[in-house]
Amino acid sequence: MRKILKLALQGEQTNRIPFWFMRQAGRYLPEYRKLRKTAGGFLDMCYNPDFATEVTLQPLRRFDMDGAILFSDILVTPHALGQDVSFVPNKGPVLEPIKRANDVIFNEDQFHTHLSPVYKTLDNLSKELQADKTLIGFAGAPFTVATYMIEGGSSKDFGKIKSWMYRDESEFQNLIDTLVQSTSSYLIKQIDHGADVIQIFDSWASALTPAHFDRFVIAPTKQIIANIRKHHPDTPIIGFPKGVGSKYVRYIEQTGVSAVSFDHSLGLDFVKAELQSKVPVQGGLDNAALLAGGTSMLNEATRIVETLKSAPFVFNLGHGVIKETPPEHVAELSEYLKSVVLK
Ligand code: 1CP
Repeated sequence: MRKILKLALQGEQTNRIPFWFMRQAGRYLPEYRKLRKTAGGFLDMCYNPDFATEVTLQPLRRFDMDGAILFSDILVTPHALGQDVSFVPNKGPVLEPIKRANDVIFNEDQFHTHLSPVYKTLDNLSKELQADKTLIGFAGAPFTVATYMIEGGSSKDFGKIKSWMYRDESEFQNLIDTLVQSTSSYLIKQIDHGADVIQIFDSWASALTPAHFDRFVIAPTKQIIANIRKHHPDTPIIGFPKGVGSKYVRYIEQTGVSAVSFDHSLGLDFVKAELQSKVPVQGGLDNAALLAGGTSMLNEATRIVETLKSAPFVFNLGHGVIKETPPEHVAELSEYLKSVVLK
């Protein structure tokens, strides 16, 4: 059985458009909300292999996507480095903010022991998934994870992290270096345990100036990719520097990423000419179009498919499924995508 999602990311033209959706597991699904009630906290669910396996598979049972993304969160890495992390209902992540780089230390054994339930979840999934489905592992990129570590949670202006960066760039670099090492090691282990593909989420990369983008997004991502490739040269790695506009081009050229996920702020002509001419692309339906559903959603999806279908392409959203999205809209979009024949 061919894993068409993985093949498209490796540059093969497939006879159907592979698709999956960021945040395809989660609160818009009644079966997730039901299980979540019995699981304790959100992190308890991430560290319970039975729950995490079940929640990863839920959206595939309904919509039969080509990929299953590991159910976890980008903030398990700072947690495994010893930082206090919790998820507060209706508020989001809360972390005990770090003040200097060596407030966290990468002890490889402790780190992997902490994350061993995640590896067990991947073991389960690689046994349970059908042979034609692609298992997607992931981590947050160093800059995006560092925003939560320093701000203590979600942020609007990134004042604390960016003022630290301006005040003491070399100390900030030390933190990024710790995150490069730990994230590389984490992603290598995910592939050891069955991940077919890796996605690196850099959700807040757009907050940086071009010079800081080069130093704190491109350089660390390039190092992580080189570290992974020493162990797993053939595993596709998708980068997602959300919202960075024309800087996507430099990101592709300099990091060595296998593919990029693009957000809905980019024009499709730009994506085709400047990104898809270099690597396979994944994206980019506005998640609000999925929330709206109906003809406008299908028209928008058709426009994306028609523009990008002639070179390797994976259909996805520009950002995660919004929690109020009716599952019927996801079903309708999935049926449309399965009906498009390429050759
Ligand atoms: O049930 C709940 O209350 C938790 C909601 C939830 C879920 C379902 C959170 C809290 N995280 C997740 C899972 C998750 N997170 C996945 C796996 C499943 C899937 O995609 O189907 C992934 C890949 C993530 C990645 C993630 N977490 C990112 C990067 C992608 C993005 O959305 O930009 C980020 C920034 C986070 C942090 C996070 N996790 C959860 C919250 C509320 C937040 C903060 C988001 C913010 O600051 O706006």
